[in-house]
Amino acid sequence: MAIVEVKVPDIGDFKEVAVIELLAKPGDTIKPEQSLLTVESDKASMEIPSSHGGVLKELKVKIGDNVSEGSLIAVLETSEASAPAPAAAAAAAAPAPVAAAPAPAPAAAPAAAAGPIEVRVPDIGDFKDVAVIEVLVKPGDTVKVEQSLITVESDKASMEIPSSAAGVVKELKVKVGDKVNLGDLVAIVEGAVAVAPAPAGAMGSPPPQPSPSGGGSTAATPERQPPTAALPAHEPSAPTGNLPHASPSVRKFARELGVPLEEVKGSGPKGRITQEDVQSFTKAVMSGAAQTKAAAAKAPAGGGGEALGLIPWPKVDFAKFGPVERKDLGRIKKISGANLHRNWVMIPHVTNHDDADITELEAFRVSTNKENEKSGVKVTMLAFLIKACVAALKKFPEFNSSLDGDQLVLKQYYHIAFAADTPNGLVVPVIKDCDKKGVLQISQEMAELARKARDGKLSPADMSGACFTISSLGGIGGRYFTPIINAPEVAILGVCKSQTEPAWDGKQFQPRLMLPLSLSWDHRVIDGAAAARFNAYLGQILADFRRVLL
Ligand code: CAO
Repeated sequence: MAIVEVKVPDIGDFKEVAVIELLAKPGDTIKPEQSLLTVESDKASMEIPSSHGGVLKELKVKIGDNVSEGSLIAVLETSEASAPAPAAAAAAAAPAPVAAAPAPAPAAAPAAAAGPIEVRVPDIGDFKDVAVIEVLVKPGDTVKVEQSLITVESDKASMEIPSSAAGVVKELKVKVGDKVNLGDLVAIVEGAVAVAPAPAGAMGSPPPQPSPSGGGSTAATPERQPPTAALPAHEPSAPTGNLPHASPSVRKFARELGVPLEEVKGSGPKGRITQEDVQSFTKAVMSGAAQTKAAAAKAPAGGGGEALGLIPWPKVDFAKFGPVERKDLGRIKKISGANLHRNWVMIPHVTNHDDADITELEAFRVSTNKENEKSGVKVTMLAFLIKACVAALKKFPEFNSSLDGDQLVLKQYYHIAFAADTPNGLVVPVIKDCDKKGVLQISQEMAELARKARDGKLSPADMSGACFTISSLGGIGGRYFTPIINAPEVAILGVCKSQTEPAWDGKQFQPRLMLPLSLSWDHRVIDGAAAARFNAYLGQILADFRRVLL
């Protein structure tokens, strides 16, 4: 056993940086290189690792203290097994001078040069392939010298990369998620006034402080800068953009838990988010005391309306008006309810209503069933509708697609779902590859899936992979309705009970069997004209099924 003192290693020219977070407490067992505390300057935060392993006896600093290289930060009791790291390893454990504010890019144009200037990643120490986690400006923005352009982050430190020139950002050469290294091109700044290259050895120089006028304290004098009146107020020292104020380790912790850091309220100095804040947020969400914004957007009726800016769901004591009974919603109702609600709220639905003349088709269906009586397979109108829809999906491929961000995924397979009413609620089984199956096979599979649905025996595979859904209330009644699209599909066909109606044939009224069709479609993907054409084409096929063969 030995007592060792842990001191702040070489952190470049950083002097008097503030301790903003303690990452260990007396009694903790510390591994060599484990972070003990976080320090922060205007432009960067970094974690200070322990040079030794052992049990933490005493912390010699507290939040708010300022430390520099050599400051005593902790006392450890070490064992043989966790002996001090060899000199080389200790050096490696010392944070690279990445956390120091980067010097202006050596590639910058000579001082006071005007015209397009390439702003590159300056010397950021030994750090390689650091990820861009935030882009703080956009093309067209006017930037000052030393104004932060991007934030990069490694395991142990985050830092803002400043502009070496003042002017207008013409082009950004990096995006969030890119990895950058010394000398990589970050942006092109035009009409620029460049800062003179930093003198040799200034790699770890402290961050330039903004002057009271907002200009940098570097070679760019206020005279050289473009007029600042129109500049956006962007204080480089403040937490910028939407990036929550938190240390890299807290960010990593939040990422691991899937906590949206921007929704966590920081309790640390300057509103900094601590590990405890992330833990409290997680606990509150798990206990139901709080909700993430994403969950609130998905909340079922009766909750979450506030997140949409709506007035709260009415709370009524129904027993005041008469006897009531309370019943829990069943599992399927809860699941389908949440899905229906999301789809209704998130998809801009439009529904087109139309009628299809199925006089001949129904006669054919009835005669087919008579002929096939012995086979035990009953053909229903829904099976014909499935085949007709496949033909319409082939003719109008955007109906057989899904939205994926800014892209449309056009499917080349034809799996059709149908809504099935069961004692436990609505389920949506899927008949796969309907383009390759005949009406008899589809009828057979549909009967089997409907039976499984009623018995509660559908497997997840039976209910996945659909391209398009049909909801048939034909066996029940009604005229038209608005079916809700089954995301991520982009359309759904609702069908009601067919009725014999008088239809004018040019000379006289004829009794025709008319099937009401209600097609709901996602207006982000489909236009009204396409929807009307889809319905009309469906009507033509149902009126003369031979068209399916064309
Ligand atoms: N017009 C007139 N009659 C129709 C018809 C239509 N569009 N569709 C079906 N029928 C008739 C059938 O021919 C059958 O008559 P017979 O018994 O005399 O032969 C009767 O109605 C019952 O049909 P069915 O409902 O058993 O068969 P189907 O293939 O039409 O439907 C299924 C199967 C599983 C879709 C259906 O049972 C079902 O669950 N429908 C409800 C779907 C639903 O709830 N949708 C709403 C979703 S949104 O909340």
